[in-house]
Amino acid sequence: MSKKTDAIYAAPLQHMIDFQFDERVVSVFPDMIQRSVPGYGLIITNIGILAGKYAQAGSHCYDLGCSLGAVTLAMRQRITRPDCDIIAVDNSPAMIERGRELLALDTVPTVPVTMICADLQDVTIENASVVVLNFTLQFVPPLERLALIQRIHAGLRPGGVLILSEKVAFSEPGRQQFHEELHHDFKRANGYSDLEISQKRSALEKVMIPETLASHRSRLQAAGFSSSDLWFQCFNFASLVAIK
Ligand code: GEK
Repeated sequence: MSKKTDAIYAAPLQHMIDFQFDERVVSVFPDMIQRSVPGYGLIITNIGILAGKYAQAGSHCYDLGCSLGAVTLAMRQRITRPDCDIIAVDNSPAMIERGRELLALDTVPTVPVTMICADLQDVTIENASVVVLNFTLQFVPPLERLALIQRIHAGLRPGGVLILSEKVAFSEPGRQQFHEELHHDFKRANGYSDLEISQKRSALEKVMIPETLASHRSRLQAAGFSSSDLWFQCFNFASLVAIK
């Protein structure tokens, strides 16, 4: 399938409005995320591999903030334990509508998938063995994050995992600048102009709030996870796997 190129922030904008996962974003989303998140494809593939290892028979696997379902499709290919299903949740109606179309084209229908349009805060997490927040927690208001992670921990079976990918911040200004500049170089190398980079950054400023890896890890610990391991990092993009 050919991907439509993201040019949403290519022309100068008079009024900057906060970033939204609307139809315009959905139509270019696969191109946007691949050109913006270093290692996105590798992360998706390896979340499938982690799900293959940690999915337990007769349990639910959750993809929270699923967008078009890339994680769901990768997990679906790798889960071999019997009687598992995947619950994929996103609160953008446009994402879920397109995600359902893509899911219908998937030819590996072994693991049943339910795609739900809902706020992830309203979804019950229960009997879970794998929960994925792939670049989603960063959009949840910071004060609500601990309660969400605690609820995920409570809904996981012993031995279950939370896979948490985030854009991360650095407490030392020099480090912050180093990683941010490399990320912008990555975007430039993928064809984004300086104007696109800066306009997208302004649009995301109030809606996407990155935290340091140390904050994420201490929150995971506070919520009861017995371990958290950094399994991926490229510049200011990282993924942790936390085990209950
Ligand atoms: C991927 N995981 O391709 N409830 C439900 N969904 C939400 C909420 C919420 N409260 N807040 C944001 N979202 C995907 C990529 S994108 C990351 C995830 C990015 C949804 C939002 O609608 C969007 O689809 C997704 O979280 C974040 O692996 O674009 O940087």
